[in-house]
Amino acid sequence: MSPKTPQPRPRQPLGRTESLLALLRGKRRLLVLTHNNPDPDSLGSGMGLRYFASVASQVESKFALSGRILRAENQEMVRLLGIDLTPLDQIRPEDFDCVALVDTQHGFGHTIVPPGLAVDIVIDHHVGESGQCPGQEPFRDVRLDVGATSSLVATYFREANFVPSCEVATALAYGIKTDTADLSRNVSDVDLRAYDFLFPFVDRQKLVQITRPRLPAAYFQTLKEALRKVRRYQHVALYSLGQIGSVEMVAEVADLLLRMEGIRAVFCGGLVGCSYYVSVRTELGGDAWNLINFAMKGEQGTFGGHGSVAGGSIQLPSGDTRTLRRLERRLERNILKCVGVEGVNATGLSDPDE
Ligand SMILES: [Mn+2]
Repeated sequence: MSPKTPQPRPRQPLGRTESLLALLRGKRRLLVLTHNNPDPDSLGSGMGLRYFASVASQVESKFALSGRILRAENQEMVRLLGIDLTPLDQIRPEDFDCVALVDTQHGFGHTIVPPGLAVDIVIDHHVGESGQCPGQEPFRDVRLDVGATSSLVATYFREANFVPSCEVATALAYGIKTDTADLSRNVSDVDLRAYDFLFPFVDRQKLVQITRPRLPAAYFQTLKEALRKVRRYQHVALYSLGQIGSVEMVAEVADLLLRMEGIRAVFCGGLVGCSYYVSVRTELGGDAWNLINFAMKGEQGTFGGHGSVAGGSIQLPSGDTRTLRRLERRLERNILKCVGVEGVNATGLSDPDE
């Protein structure tokens, strides 16, 4: 009897991490892009991907910034962890042979991909805007059930047996913390395993420092102004800050107000130049994305969000008071309708309870 010849094993399709490693092999210059005004998850995943590419194949890379780093926490994260960002308008597309998008996708409203650049890598956890076709990028890891893009990047490290630097681990961990509200919301097994993997490498001192940065006096001035303008409609809080200097205040006050007893949804806005920024926070069970979608119906603007958090911006033809007031009225009408408190009388924070 002839000896049994071993049957060739059926080829397993490459796992995600192996596919990413295979794609990076042979690449020399990687450009990492993310959405405008990057948040900690996009900063963490972008920094993480750069480091991953350099460990995997000595790929050199740049991380492009469009918009600004808002919020004192995010600025502290960039400073303390040495996140190296290049303004998008200084990027020359011809310098790169590989392009990655993290925490967003091609065609999303708040994302700029310079013309002439083909995207090779997409790593994200957001739902596409309606009517959008899924991209055909060579590497595409979009997992809607995962709380943070940073968790996906941390998973590549774990599966490739790569050790992240202490700065990279801290950035990824902070990205996961912010997108999952300290592992309490939108959190999946992938996020928990990623966080466990990262934690031994995290600089806990720096992590704490990032979450509690010092704040300029102007911050407290705007906060005072914001609290004066809040109106309550039963379980809904609404405010419009008018013309403001720092856009991040819109989101920060929204986070703060959602903690008020009895408040289940917060809508707020503020004008910077001719752009009106909107933040939505909700515990109503519905998705914040649906609420902002309804509120911004008919406006010229872009928005994004998931779970309990959403944000967007509306371009106005001018920043004058009349245009602003009219927008505020339109938004308020939509908002009160979509949360079912039409016709309810507004109260201020200092008004006595009925
Ligand atoms: Mn994210």
